[in-house]
Formats: sequence, C-alpha cells, structure tokens
Amino acid sequence: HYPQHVNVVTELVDRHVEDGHGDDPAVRFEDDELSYAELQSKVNSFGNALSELGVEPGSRVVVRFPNRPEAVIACLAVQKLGGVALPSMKLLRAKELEYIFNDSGATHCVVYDALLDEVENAMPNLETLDDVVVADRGADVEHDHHDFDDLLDGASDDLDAYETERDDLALMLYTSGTTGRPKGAIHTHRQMLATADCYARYCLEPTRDDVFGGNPPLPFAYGFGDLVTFPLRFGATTSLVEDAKPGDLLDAVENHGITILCSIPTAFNQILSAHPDAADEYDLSSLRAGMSAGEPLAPSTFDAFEDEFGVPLLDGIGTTEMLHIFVSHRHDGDIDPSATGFPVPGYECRVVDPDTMEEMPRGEAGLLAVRGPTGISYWGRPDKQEDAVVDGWSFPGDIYVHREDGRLEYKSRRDDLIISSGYNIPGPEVENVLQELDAVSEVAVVGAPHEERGQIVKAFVVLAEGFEGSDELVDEFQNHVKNTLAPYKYPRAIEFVETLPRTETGKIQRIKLREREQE
Ligand code: 3SK
Repeated sequence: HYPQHVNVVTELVDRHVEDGHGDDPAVRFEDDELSYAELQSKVNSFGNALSELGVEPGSRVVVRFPNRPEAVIACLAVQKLGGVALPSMKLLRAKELEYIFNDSGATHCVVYDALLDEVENAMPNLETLDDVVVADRGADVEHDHHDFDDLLDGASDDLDAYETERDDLALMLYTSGTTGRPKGAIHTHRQMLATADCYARYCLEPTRDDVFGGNPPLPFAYGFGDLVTFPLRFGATTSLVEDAKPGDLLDAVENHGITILCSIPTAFNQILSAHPDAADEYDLSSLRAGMSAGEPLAPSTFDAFEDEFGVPLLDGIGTTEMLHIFVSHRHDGDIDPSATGFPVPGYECRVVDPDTMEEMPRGEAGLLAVRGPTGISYWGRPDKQEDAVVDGWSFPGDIYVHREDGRLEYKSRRDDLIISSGYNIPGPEVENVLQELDAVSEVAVVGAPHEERGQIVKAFVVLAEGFEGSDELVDEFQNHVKNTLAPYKYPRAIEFVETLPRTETGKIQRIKLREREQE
C-alpha cells in the first residue's frame, strides 16, 4: 500500500539521504563510486537541465546506454520530473528505433556517443523528437546535440520531486516483438516499488550492506530491477559493468564486493565452463546468492553453481510486461531446482485449462495466470491487452504445473510446446536432460514438422570445447534422454550448431529455429 502521491525517485534516492545515509555507496562503476548524496545531486542537476529542455510530467524520454551510471542518472532524472523513462536496447537499429520513438511519442533522447549513429539515422523519420543529449565517452563522434556533462555541470542540484500519483507512468519498456511489432509495456511508480517490496524484499531480504551486480542490460526489465530498483530501494549498492563477459563479472564480484550476482542461465553456464576453478581464481567470499531469470534454469546448472560458488542460484520467472519476477525461490528457503519456486508474496498464481479457463487439478499442466501488484499493460494496444488480461488475471504465456507441494514447475512457453504423435512434449524438459551431459554447452529443443507424427523433437546442440559432432554422440544423447524421460520425448533429430539464435537479453529465439525447420 502506497500513499496516493509517491515518486519512485524520492523512495530510491532522496529518502536515504534524508535518513542520514548520504555517504553510503549507491553506484560502483570501474574504480569509481557514487554515494547516495552524489547520486542525488547528479539526478537533480540533470533533471533541472532536462526540464529546461522541455521535459515535463508525462514526457517520454528514450535513454540509450550500456550499463553505466549515466543511464541510471538519466532515467531517475526523468522520473523525478514526473516523466517516463524509456531505456532502449543497445543493438536496436534505426528502423526499430523509429518505431519505438514514434509509437511512444518520445520528445527527448539521452544517448551514449557510441550509440548515437542509429538515432541519427532514424532522425529524419522521427515525428515527435525535440532534443538529443549525448554523453561523450571517447567514441570520438562529431555532433551538434546537447552535451551530457555540460548540462550536468551547468544546472542547479536542487530539485524537488514532482508530486506524481502512484499510478502515473514511470517506466516504459518495449518487448522484443518476436512476433508482430514490438509493444510498449508500461509501469507506474507504484509498480516499480512493488517489485522491490514483493520479490526482492521477501526472496532476497536485502540490507544496506548488499551489493547487487551482474550483466543483464538495464533496458531489460530484469536488469533495471536487479541493478537499479532493488539496490536503491534498500539503500544497498549497485555494481555496474559495461558489456560484461563472464570473467568481468567475477572481477566485479571481487572488486566491487558483489553479494547478489544476477544473470541468465547461459551466462552462468559460460562462467562455469570458462572458469571451472572460479573459487580458487577469484575472491568470491562476498557472494551470498545468485539470481537467475530470463530462461529456465537447468537443475544441473543450479548444482554446478552451488558446488563451485557455495551459494544457491535462485531461479525465477518474470516478464517485461509483469516488470519483474512473480514466481521464485527464496534465498533461505527449501530450494528444489526442479521447480521455478512459489508465487512471490503479493502475487497469486493459477494454472488453467486454456480453453475453459478452469483451474487444472494440481499436478497437471496448463496455462499460467498471475494476479498481483504488477500486471500486463500495453501502451496504446487495446487489441493485445484483451488477450493478455482476463478478469484481472495476466497471462504471460507459459505452461506450468502447480504441484501438490505448492511449487510451480515450468514446462515450456505456450508456443514452444511440441505435439508429436498426440503427446505434449515441453522442449525445455528435454533441454534440461541434455544439458546434464559434459559434451553439451548449450541446447535448444523445438518441434520440427513431420509427415506422420505432426512434429518430432529436434535438438540444436552447441558442443562444449573439445567435443566433435558424430553419430556416436547422437546415439549417446538420444539414449541419455530415453533413459531419463519417457522415451517418446527423445530427440529424433539432433543438429550440431556453432551458436544458438538469441535476443539481446539472452533468450533463445526458438521461433527462429522453428522457422528454419519449416523452410
Ligand atoms: O523476461 C524475463 O525473462 C524477465 C525475467 C525476470 C524479470 C524480468 C524479466 C523481463
């Protein structure tokens, strides 16, 4: 329950300064640190400068940065003015940016120099853009836009937060749009706070001594929560690393004292295979938990991480539309890696029959429905809204089993369910079993069209270093699945590939693999 008027930035930054924690570390980046008082001063100055440029309550401002402090300052400054921060993924090209700017009606853009070119390429077609602010960080690009540092230096650092209503918009994130055009998922000041007060508070129990770090990009709802909302809500510290490779993350654990390491399963697998003796190579004593989302976590990855790092890797499921995680394990709970966990306090989950919307008996698979303080809400897309939310229940599109023990066990994305000779086969279940093998580095399982069976199970496998694809390996993989799962689930086709197609947030694009099979 939040007061009628609340501005998320008051809660994330100003409150800590008022409460005497102004000197506590808020942001660590490379060898620098910003205290809460310094962060507040920069947010205020940048907010005043943006206000001079015409940013006002309700304005949408695109923020394009890798994980750097300027991104945090820019987003918080926009929100403090009552505007809507719209962080955009780094790799988007002009055509995609054009859609996002025009669809959202963005009036301003704050951008890192190395990412300016695609904005400039889009500019002739941008209908609402007034001003661009560029942070020059050594990419040596010529431009005649406003300069981030000049604006920051030239403005007063005194700024009162705009008295936003709790249900005013604060954050907008475009879904990657694997099908159809991207959709703007919108979130309010209250919802941002609720993600911290439900998921983070209960599942992680953060204190001021915690340091959140990792590599999810800030424009990914997962990254924004882990690296901005959660640490700042609890007066803790965020560790930002630009374009972090697995080794960079371990360096950051050692140098920034990360206590909660946030990433996605692929990156955890890469860390484990590139640094099998991480605990000897690095000082990882600060770590108390790992956090995994974005893709389901294989139990074998959970086990390997716990063995090497000595701390649990908490799986969770969230979506851009729901803003953050709504089913998860708790750091001090009884973790069963074969399930995603329990509904996060504050959320209710039901598993329903997609045709009748009746709740499925416990133990049987159905479509997941979620209700809680966040929910699916799209910017200007009533067509999509109708399908996504029914009677207040949001449908993220995942197939789950609600077990007798209360845990929710992931089966697949609704679109990823393979139907072969009448059997429903969740691809990720087969992936988890293949992932147990030493020869497998990454794997994606999809349905490939088949004349007799409708579909067959097909596995795309990236082999671990030192292994080569062969018929013997195919036999070994197939037998391993047949011996572990119901034999009809075994992959009748296996293809060895160099890489798997992924979104910028690291999710496997199974749709691309399926499309390839259809050609
Ligand atoms: O999209 C996801 O996978 C996700 C996971 C956790 C939190 C937020 C998001 C968007």
